[in-house]
Amino acid sequence: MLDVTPTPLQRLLRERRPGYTLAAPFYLSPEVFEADMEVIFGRHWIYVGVEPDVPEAGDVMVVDIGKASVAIVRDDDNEIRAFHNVCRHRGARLVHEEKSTVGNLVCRYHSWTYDLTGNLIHAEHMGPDFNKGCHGLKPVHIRSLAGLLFICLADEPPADFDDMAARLGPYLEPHNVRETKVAFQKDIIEPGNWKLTMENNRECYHCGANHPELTVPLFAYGFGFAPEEMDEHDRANAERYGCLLKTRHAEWETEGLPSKEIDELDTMVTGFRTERLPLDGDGESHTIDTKAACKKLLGNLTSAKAGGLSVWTQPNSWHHFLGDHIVTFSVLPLDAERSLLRTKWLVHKDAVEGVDYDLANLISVWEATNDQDSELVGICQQGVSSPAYEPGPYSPHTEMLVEKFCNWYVGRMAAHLGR
Ligand code: 3BY
Ligand code: FES
Ligand code: FE
Repeated sequence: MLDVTPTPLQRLLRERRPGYTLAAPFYLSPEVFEADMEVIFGRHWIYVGVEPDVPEAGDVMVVDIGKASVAIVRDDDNEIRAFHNVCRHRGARLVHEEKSTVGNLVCRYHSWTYDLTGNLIHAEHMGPDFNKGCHGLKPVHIRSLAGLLFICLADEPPADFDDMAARLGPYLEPHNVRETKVAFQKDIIEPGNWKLTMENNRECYHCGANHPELTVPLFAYGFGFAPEEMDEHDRANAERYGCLLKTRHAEWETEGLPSKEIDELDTMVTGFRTERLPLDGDGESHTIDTKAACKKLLGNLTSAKAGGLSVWTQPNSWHHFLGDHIVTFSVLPLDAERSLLRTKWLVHKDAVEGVDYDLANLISVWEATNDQDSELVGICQQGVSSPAYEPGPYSPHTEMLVEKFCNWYVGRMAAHLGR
């Protein structure tokens, strides 16, 4: 007879209570972590970086996703390709630095040499019957969404990437990611499960109490208050915000800046969301003084007052596109209780540090915010590790996107594993 006893993970998925945080094993168990890596990070589109990470032919960037290591290469025809970072001879790791520039990809072990399209072009002493053509590097699916790079480790990636790209592309294009450079990258290891990092990012309930730098440029009333708990002052501000949002959206759209919300966070396999939001008062950017950090504006923007275009993708990214710079974040799980948060600050490729922008000013808001968020993720990891932890309720006014993240996660796990 067919064994239909659910596995422990299937049972957990089945028992998940909507509107509540996940059960403890989702944040703690090495078995769930393995399943996350196989199903979520192994079969979905994962945001890994930007085209300007490999600006010239021969530039290589290595990204590790769990046990997989992927080399992202710009070839001589300027095409960006991705390969498993594994030599086809005896399996040695090929590229060791996160960023490098090469003529060909040469394995240091026995010097097998691959060109930038992944073909094996040199392998000594292999005898007359050896077929180089059968030993090229294994390709990995890679796609660019207006300059943002996504890879998928599965043989058959989710087909709705094109739908996402078609709808998000027009929002991103005015900021022209391809014409930027990475001014700074910072990796931090957050002491928590990757889902806690993502959940923390999907709400601003915690912002007022924890992000003094971030709440300066962000207009707080955009993040939702329960109507019954608002006083006169809050209500006036919320109304002002609602009007401002409508007016600015209309203005931006006539200026050629798509702005209206699209939310497919839990309705597509490649879930995403975007909206262009006004910044506080006269704000131009995510900086301490809310003024543009870089004198050279992005793309063909003529004003720094383009608000902040926020983009979120499932399972592992969020981005803020300002008039003068872009901040882009990817989360790469390390183990059940640690996650790499990689942040890149992008400015116009011709901007000169010290002339057009001051690096410390450019990164100050998000560097501080990331550290604060990392600590919050850490205290959650500690809390969910306690025997006293039980799933707690999300606020229907401020944690809707956290709920959508969990819905998407549970739905995708169940789709692959059954429940
Ligand atoms: O990136 C964001 O927009 C969210 C909301 C504010 C804090 N957080 C990291
Ligand atoms: Fe790469 Fe031998 S393992 S050349
Ligand atoms: Fe935060």
